[in-house]
Amino acid sequence: MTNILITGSMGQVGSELIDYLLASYQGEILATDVRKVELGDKNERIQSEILDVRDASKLNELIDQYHIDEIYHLASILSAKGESDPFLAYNVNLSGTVNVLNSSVAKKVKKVFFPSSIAVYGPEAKRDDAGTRHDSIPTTMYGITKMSSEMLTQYYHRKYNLDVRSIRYPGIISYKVEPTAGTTDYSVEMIRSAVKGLPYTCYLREDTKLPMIYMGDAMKATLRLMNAPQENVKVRTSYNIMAYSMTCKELENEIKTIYPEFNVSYVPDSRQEIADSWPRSINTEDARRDWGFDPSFDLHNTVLDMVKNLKVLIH
Ligand code: AKB
Repeated sequence: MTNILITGSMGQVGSELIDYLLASYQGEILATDVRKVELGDKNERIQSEILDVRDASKLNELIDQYHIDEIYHLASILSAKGESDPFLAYNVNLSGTVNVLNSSVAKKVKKVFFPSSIAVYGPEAKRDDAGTRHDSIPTTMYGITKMSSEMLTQYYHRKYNLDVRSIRYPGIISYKVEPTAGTTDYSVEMIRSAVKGLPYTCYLREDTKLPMIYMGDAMKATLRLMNAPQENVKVRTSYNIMAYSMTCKELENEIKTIYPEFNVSYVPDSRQEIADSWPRSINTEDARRDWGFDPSFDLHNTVLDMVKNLKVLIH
């Protein structure tokens, strides 16, 4: 049996990952977050605790108390919030990650998952099909902390043989929990507005193109990487994944095949500069070769599934 601790359980990814982990592991799950974790009518195998990842001693206590074998370290300040409070992003993202890595070594945690991001690329990276290895320098605090954390994960693997595995998430589209504080949030906001029958003002230019994935595919990829045999995990910085790349206008047009009257206006704000510093698409060959990354949802199917589920949730 494997007991799992999740940090940042209340976020867009954490709140969905819990269900995927429950379905694929027999052990107990400890859902932690800096806010009180709402478990609703969730399974009896889940417990919750408040945890600020900057607090190393509380993290150590919880690992001991709940006999933790694996950690999914999702707690993070995202790109847009990171630019409005860079010092907070630096502290939570970097100190938090170092704490998780140190505690994992000290407490002999067997495996750690760390989510990185397309934010590790900087403006001089290849715009299309950007490779796993790159020599660009991120320009956002979020990107700087993710890039440094990737280097730390590789360091802890080499120095302490810690089995830490990582994926660079692109923008993730999902319907259960609204993302906040990121740059790719517009994708979810736009679909939600259409389902609510409201117009949408997009904070990015209509030709802004970014790599994306639907939540189910991101979760499948995460579990596939975590369950891959050690020897298959060749990349110890972070694996690129994406399912498709789209402009804001392409998303609008896809939504309009269902809601022809939907109205979107484009009023770029400071998040445009963040989006412009990221690649339009990234190369996923390493993930496909090493552990069989194989997403199923394209843009068309993502929008169809989002609308189907949001109709139930919103109406
Ligand atoms: C963000 O927009 O900050 C995140 C990400 C791409 O890492 N969704």
